[in-house]
Amino acid sequence: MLHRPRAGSASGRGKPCTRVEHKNIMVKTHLFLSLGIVLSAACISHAVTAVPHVNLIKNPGFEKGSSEWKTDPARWQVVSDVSHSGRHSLRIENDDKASYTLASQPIPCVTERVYRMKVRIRTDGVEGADSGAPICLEWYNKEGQYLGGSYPPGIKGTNEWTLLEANSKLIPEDAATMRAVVYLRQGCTGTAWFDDVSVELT
Ligand SMILES: [Ca+2]
Repeated sequence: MLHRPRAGSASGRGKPCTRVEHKNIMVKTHLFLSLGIVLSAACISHAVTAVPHVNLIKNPGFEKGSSEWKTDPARWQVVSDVSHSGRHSLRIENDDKASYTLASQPIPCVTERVYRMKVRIRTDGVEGADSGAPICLEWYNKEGQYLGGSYPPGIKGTNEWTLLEANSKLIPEDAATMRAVVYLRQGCTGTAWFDDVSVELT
């Protein structure tokens, strides 16, 4: 569409700009500017829903209790005696290798993008065949079927607050929903605290 004015001016090359042509140029300029405003608004709208470096986790520091998080209250508790920031953290205590529970939160899914995960983890006596206490991201299709996830290694043993951070894989184009998860790897026992969970688009 933007080529038309160029073709028109080529056909009138050498002629003085008539009043009608001037009016046409003004109308086309107005349309071009309007189109630019619409496109700019669309870009801003997209940016609002997919802005990098904004933490997508709600209640990331557990200062509102377990709000926004899905947990098993038999194993998971928001505590106020240990925290990395604020006054609270989320603790799992597990003395049964056969017990495997998660704390999870849904997050907006943007396909063909990479997410950055961060969490502070403190551990006490975490042991087992797998890598201890980590964070992960998992994605599902629109039917709710599991498609895959990114599972960075966790932390074992007894440690003061440690920053664990990792990038996800590229989110596949057929992913429809995602969730962030903090947990003890299957078969691991011990106590772990989680605080300041963050998931951002890169
Ligand atoms: Ca906190």
